[in-house]
Amino acid sequence: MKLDIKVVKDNMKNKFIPDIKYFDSVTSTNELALNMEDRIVKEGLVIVAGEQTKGRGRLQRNWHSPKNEGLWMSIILLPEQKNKDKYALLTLIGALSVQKAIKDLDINSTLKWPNDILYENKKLCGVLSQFKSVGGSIGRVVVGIGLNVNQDKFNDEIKDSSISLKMIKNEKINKEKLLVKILDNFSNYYNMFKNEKFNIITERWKKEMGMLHQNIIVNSLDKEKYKGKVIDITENGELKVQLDSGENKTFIAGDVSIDKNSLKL
Ligand code: BT5
Repeated sequence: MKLDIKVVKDNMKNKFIPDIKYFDSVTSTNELALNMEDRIVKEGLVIVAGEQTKGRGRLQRNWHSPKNEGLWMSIILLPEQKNKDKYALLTLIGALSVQKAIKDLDINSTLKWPNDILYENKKLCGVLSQFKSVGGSIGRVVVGIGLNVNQDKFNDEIKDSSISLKMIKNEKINKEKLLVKILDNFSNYYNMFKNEKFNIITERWKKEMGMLHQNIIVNSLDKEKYKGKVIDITENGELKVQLDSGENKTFIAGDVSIDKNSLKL
């Protein structure tokens, strides 16, 4: 069923979100949010779509966003430049906000650094943060969230690695209530960010992350593979790994992916 945006707006309690713009169909909510004219952009503005015809993951990967079956949305932020080195935390905040909302449905999921929510090792949600520069510095941050809600099945390409809330709960999920909770949670976490309580965010992530103290393989963009044990999430949202060689190395989100086969969550 189509998202009833009026119900969502009527139930929003937090003051952080000035407006939610709903579209039946868009290429990508992130693309729309990034291209929106400065004069209509406000911090906390949310774009939600019924479907995305060109939903994007990281590195230009495809994000399947079938009509009315998920929550496909972007939150626009205008964070202070002085916290630029902390912007990776905004992706972590997106995942924490969704995870907390689905906990209320009695679903215990795990976070996979930097941008996934997994349930029994299958992907339930992905977060993609993108930036728009103005005059050489980052002016706008767009946090895109894709959450599988009411799908009964996935196409062959991703069916073994994906799951929806409905498949977990065996019942249809109310998207309006869920969206309100996610945005309330986001507003709370973003407040912590603004108040520079970065360690609360990273500590919470570490608690919910399935990878802490696990042996993993990190694939970097230069095709290099690193093997080691996850030991920390730094204050900047990087993954800190103790490599098998004994040396410690930190990774930033954009550069690496975690080899799925190395994870036993
Ligand atoms: C992500 O990328 O997980 C980020 C996904 C962000 C999507 C949101 S939706 C609203 C906003 N607007 C956008 O255009 N994007 C954001 P990544 O870690 O690169 O994972 C992408 C991979 O996940 C793909 O290559 C597929 O293997 C898999 N995948 C694609 N669609 C999926 C789905 N619906 N559920 C689970 N896995 C999926």
